[in-house]
Amino acid sequence: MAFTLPDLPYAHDALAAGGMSKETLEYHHDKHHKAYVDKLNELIAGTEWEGKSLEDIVTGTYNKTAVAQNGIFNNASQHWNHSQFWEMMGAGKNTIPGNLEKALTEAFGSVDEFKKKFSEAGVGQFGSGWAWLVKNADGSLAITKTENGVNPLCFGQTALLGCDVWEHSYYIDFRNARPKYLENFLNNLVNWENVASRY
Ligand code: MN3
Repeated sequence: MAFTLPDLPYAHDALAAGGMSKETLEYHHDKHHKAYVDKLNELIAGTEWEGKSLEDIVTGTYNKTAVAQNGIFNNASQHWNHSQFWEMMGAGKNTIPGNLEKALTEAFGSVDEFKKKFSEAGVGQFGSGWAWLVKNADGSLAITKTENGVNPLCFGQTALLGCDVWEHSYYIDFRNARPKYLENFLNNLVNWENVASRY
């Protein structure tokens, strides 16, 4: 069974008031994400990975020693990453549920300090990649950054929040201003109910 592009969980213009335009989502979801899905299906056809779950493909093809990851990993991980990313955003879901706010405060000192460190991770990722809030196997929270399509599944972590810092995610709305994109993402775009449900 081939992988398919999931629909956005909202209309293409639903995040515009929060700072992510309809045009960005048309390109990012309809073209970029679709290309990862199509390429993944093409690459796994007739291989041992055909019919495997997306998570199994990501963890099974991740090569800890390779500088450049292989094509199946890159496209599988990016399909997974974007499928999470769309769900992690939403209009009018900007209130952090109490249990998550408490956990963020305990782990990072305050919600503001969490946002500061998360933004620093995203800004500090040289080139393309992702910033993450993850839950480690021992239950502790951490902020990480990963290059290209590498994601928390590769390290046995649970992804609570991820922000795509590839230029295609922000160039239409914020041009080269990645720090502003991250600040806006944290304050206006995150669906905190979704993040809390992963915690
Ligand atoms: Mn992207």
